[in-house]
Order: sequence, then C-alpha cells, then structure tokens
Amino acid sequence: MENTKIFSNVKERLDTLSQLPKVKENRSINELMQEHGISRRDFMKWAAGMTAMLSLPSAFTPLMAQAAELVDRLPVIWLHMAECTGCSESLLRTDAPTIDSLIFDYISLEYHETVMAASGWQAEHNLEEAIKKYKGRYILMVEGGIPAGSSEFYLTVGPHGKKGAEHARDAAASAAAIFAIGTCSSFGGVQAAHPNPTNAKPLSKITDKPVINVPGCPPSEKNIIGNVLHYIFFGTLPSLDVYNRPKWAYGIRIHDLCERRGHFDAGEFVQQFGDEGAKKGYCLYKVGCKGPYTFNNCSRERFNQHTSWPIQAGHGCIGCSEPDFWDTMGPFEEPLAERRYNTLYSIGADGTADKVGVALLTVTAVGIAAHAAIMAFKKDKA
Ligand code: FSX
Ligand code: SF4
Ligand code: F3S
Repeated sequence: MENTKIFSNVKERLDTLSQLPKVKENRSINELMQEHGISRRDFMKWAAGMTAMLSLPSAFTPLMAQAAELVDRLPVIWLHMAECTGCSESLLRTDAPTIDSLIFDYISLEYHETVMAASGWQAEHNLEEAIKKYKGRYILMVEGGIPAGSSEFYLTVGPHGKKGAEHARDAAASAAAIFAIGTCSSFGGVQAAHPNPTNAKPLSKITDKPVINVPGCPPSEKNIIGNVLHYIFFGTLPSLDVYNRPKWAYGIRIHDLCERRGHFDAGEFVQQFGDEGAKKGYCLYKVGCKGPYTFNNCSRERFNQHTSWPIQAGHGCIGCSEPDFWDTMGPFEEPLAERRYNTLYSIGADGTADKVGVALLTVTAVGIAAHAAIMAFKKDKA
C-alpha cells in the first residue's frame, strides 16, 4: 500500500480512537510531561525517533505524537509469571523518568502486580473485573515463563490458589492483542533452561491465540512501548519473523550495526577482559560476544534513552533475545566457534539473514585467521 493510503488509514483509526472515552480520568500526557520538565520539542523529537524505529516515513511523526496521547484509551492487563521482573524494571527503573516510562504510567494499566497498591483478594477481584469489563478490548502483556501441564502448581498465585497458567489462559481468552514481554514469556527463557524443573513454557504454548513475542532479558523500554504504539497505529499484527518477533525491532542483527564492527572486520579483538584491546574498544567476539547470532535492535536503539547497551559497556552480547539462549549461547564469555555452522543451518532464522550470516561468519573466520597470522608474524619478529 502506498504511504498516503497508509497515512489516511492510520489518521482515521486515531480519530476514531480519540472519540472513545478515556479508560481513567487522568491528566493529559502533555501535562504529565510538563510536570517532569519534558518540553513539547523533546516530545516531538521522541515521536520522530519512534516513527523511524517503526520503519515509517518521517511524515508520520505528528501521528505518532497523537498515538502516544491516546494510549489511555486502551486498557492494559500485565501479568507476572515465573521471572525476575526485569522486564517491568526495564520500563520503570530510571532516576529521571523517560518519555517511554511516562507513557507507560499514562497507559490505562488495569492490573500490574509490581505497581498496583491492591494485594490478595482485592487484587484478584480487580483482575477478574478488568477482564469482564474490558472483554475483547484490552491488551494483555505477560512477563515470565509459565510452568505447564502437571507442573502448573509450581506457580500458584493469590488467595484462590489459582495457577499462573490458568491466569494466563483466562486473560488471553478475552484479549484484543497479546504480547509476550521478555524472553521468558516469549521462549521460556531462564525458567526453561535445562533441566527446566518446573516445565516452564512460553506463553504461545499456553494459549491458542496469536502471541507477539517481544524478547530480550529484559527487552528495551523502546521495544515494549513501540509495540503498544504499533498496535494503536494499525490495530493489526506487525510483520513477524519466524519466531513471531516484530521485524521492525528484531529484523536486524546486533553485529550488523555494532560500533565495534570496524574492529571485527580489521581482525582487532579483545583477547581477555581488561587488556589493551579492551581499552581501545576492540571487538568482543573472542571473549564470547554472540552479536553475530542475535537479532535485536540494541546496537541501533540502545537502552535508557540511547545512553548505553551491553557491548558499549564492555561485555559481549549474550544473545538474550534468541530462543533457548541460556542453553545454546553459553559459555557467555567464550566464542561459539564450533557451533556456528549448526546455529546458522539448523535453527532456521529467516533465510536472507542466514545467507548474510554465512557470508559474514566466513569473514569472522577470515578475520580471526588474519589476526592470528599477524600475531604469529609479530611473535616471530620479537
Ligand atoms: Fe527477568 Fe522478565 Fe529476563 Fe525473564 O525479563 S529480565 S528473567 S526475560 O521475564 O523479568
Ligand atoms: Fe560487535 Fe560482537 Fe560483532 Fe564484535 S562480534 S562487532 S562486539 S556484535
Ligand atoms: Fe540482549 Fe545482546 Fe541486546 S545480550 S540486550 S540482545 S546486546
């Protein structure tokens, strides 16, 4: 579809949404931003960044700002399963609130165990009421792996002793859209790591409804909010990869936009943490970076308002947004050299990326071989 047609469709959708009553009477997002010292200019800059991140032309920026102003029209239910709450923390734990975290505050969060005041009977009642009241309208976000089958009892929650899997199934049944937030909910994650004592499963194995996976341990605040805005914009599933990850966020490899990539291509590697190469910002492949096998936008978007990300901080990517990363990407501080061909051919990431990966990993081998030859030559000279 051409852009003008998409533009008018989105505009129409946003105008319809703006006619809906606010789920809660709250202040406008503009007031909230002002209170936190965020100017309209900053907000529009943020909207432009979000528009680019969703791979839309810059003409959509005013619509993105409008979409952010409308997040209070959609009720959100957020469930916690077996996890560390890092996904929620990724959004909420900042010393100065970011625009993403303010938008999350502004969302009509009907149920979220970390931030709500209610507990016990009251909390369970609120959840049931929200599911009834907003049937077919709410967005369900689930964080954490889910003990399944005869092991469901490992996650027994609340005063009625309801199992996590039952909560997830019931909430999924009446949701308008379902997001698995984090690698645990998307793929099982740490909970499902061998020997998976609680038989933890991803959300997609608990419900038959379509689930959009937003992996990362944790995912960035941008990827969480970006998915909400995408849904407000289009009201449909985004284009997904073979693991049901939105392509706008997970369609690129960490390695392809990494700031250390020049060093990789030049065969300049950190040999061990703290060495001269580490001080010079060389490539972390030899100390275990899994960026060549990992699809996520961290190297482009970074975390905490673009401040930093794992590789900038000096540690390799551990592949946290890939299925079974805990079992397949370890040891985290050693390269996967002997497994790289298996990884490419047997897991079945999308075809084009595989071909690109094959070519680039050949370069890896060449890069390392060239580097080894140079080192050997230097030794001979010494
Ligand atoms: Fe933790 Fe979320 Fe990792 Fe899992 O993030 S950051 S263990 S993806 O479910 O809380
Ligand atoms: Fe960056 Fe890792 Fe690739 Fe090196 S191997 S260029 S550190 S992603
Ligand atoms: Fe995870 Fe790698 Fe990004 S470890 S946070 S996918 S850099």
